[in-house]
Amino acid sequence: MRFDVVTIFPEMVLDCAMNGVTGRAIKQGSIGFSVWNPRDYAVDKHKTVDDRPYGGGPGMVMKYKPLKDAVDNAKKDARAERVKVVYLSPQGKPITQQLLNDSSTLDQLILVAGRYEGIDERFIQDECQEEWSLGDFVISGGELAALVVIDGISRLLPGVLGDEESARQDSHMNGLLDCPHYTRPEVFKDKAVPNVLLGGNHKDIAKWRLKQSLGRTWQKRPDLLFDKELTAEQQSLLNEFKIELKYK
Ligand code: 9WO
Repeated sequence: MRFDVVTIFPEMVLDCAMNGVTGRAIKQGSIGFSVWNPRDYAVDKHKTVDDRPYGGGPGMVMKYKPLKDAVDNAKKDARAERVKVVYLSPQGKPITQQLLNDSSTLDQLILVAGRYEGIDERFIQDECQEEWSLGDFVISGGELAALVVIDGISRLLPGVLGDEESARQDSHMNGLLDCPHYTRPEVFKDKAVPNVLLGGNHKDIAKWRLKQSLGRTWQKRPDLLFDKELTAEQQSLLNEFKIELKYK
């Protein structure tokens, strides 16, 4: 899979993407990655990518043509079959694990990061298949959201995570919140690591971790359980968690 980001801050996106999981994946060729600066396609001598909004109001709006030329060059460079162009904005549909899973089968994902007050609406209508949002808040641009998407999808692609990490990712993607994690020292500020984690019984440890994931999800994000059909074992573990919580 290949990711292309259209942004007037290519260094910001490159510097971040070239670190960690995504950096390793790019270097080993597990994913493709390019950035495209609309300023490189602005034909005037000032490399203008924005202009004043029709109808007045504060700030500037990003112009259609430099954005379109950047997207067209990203498409031409990849010559991919299954391509999607997505605009990152607070007006978009929520970015969820399901959306990342579904998008991981694309050949190319072109992520358009806006700045200023936004981009010409006609570009969104003509060139963007979807709008995606990190949440109901406004930040300074779409780049951070683009990086979240790239990281989240990359982790799902073959060869990106090591076997162990990949297995954990799978378990974590079962729609539950993660279990607690501990490391040395065994006791810190009079708080000890749960005994089960010290015993070395892998079956008991896995059962404890699942119980904690179920319990935490019930406590912090009960909405995630509304649509989830728990197995008999999971329901039993959750009941145990609730009882232990009540009588601790
Ligand atoms: C500015 C603004 C001001 C008042 C009320 C609503 C508003 N929306 C915006 C806005 O969308 N500004 C954008 C800044 C223009 C395009 C890039 N910017 C952006 C993207 N801000 N926040 C995002 C974003 C992207 C993905 N997920 C969450 C937020």
